[in-house]
Amino acid sequence: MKRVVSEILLALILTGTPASASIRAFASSIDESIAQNPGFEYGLSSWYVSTGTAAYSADNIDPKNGTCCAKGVELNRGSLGRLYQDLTDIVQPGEKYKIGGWIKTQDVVGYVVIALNYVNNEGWTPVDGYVKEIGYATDTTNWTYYESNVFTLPPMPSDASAIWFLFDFNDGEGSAWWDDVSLVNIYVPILGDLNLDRKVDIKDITTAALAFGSFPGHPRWNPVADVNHDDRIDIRDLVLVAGQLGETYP
Ligand SMILES: [Ca+2]
Ligand SMILES: [Ca+2]
Ligand SMILES: [Ca+2]
Repeated sequence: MKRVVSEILLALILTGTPASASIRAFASSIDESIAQNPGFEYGLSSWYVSTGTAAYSADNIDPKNGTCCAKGVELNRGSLGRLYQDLTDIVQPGEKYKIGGWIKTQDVVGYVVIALNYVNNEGWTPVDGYVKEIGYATDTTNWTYYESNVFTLPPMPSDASAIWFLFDFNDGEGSAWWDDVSLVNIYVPILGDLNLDRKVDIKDITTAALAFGSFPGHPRWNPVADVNHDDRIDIRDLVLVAGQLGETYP
C-alpha cells in the first residue's frame, strides 16, 4: 500500500493532473428514497391534506402493493385539496431527482397527477412553480405506473414558500388511488468516487490499491476501480483517482 501510494505520487509528478473530463465517470448511481411512508402501509402517516374539497383516506380494498394505498375523492372541479409532504430544505436545488408512482382512477374528469411543485402559503402552485408532474390519468383506468425523467431541481421562485411532493386532481373530479410513490435523489458519481459516498478520499485510493494489478477473473478484480474501463487496474486508474482527491459532490 505504501509503495503504491508513492508510485501514485511519482506518476502524478510525471504526468501531471489527468484531464478528468476525458474519462467517463463510472456509469451507476445511488437512488436515495426521500418520501416517507411511500406505500401507505402506515395509512396516511407523514402525509398531509391541504385546504380544499378533495377528501383523502387510507384504502385497503384494492391496493397495488401491500395492504394499503391512498384514495382521493374530488367532487368539485376547480377546487384544490392536495395530499402532500413538505420537502422544503430536504430536496436541494441543483441536485437531480426522479419521481414515480402507481395511479388508478374511476370516472375522472380532468387529470390526476403525482407532482413535485413549489407552492405558496395557500398550497397553490404559482405559474413558475411547476417542477415536474406525471400521470395525467383520466376517465377510468386500472393501476398504471408512471415515472418522470431525471431532472435538475430549479431554485425556488420568489412567489413560492415551500416545495411539496403531492397528488391532486388537476382541474378535475372523480376518484383516484395512489400507491408506491417515489421521489429519489439521483447521484451521478463524480470521477474517482469508487465507493459512491460523494467524495474522493483515501477510501477510494484504498479501493483502487486493493485491486491493483487485477483484471476480469482475477480474485482481487473490482470493476469500480477500473476507472478508465480498459479491463485492468493499474497505475493509470490510481492516477485518475488520486488526481481527484478532495473532490466532493455537489
Ligand atoms: Ca401499498
Ligand atoms: Ca468516495
Ligand atoms: Ca484501468
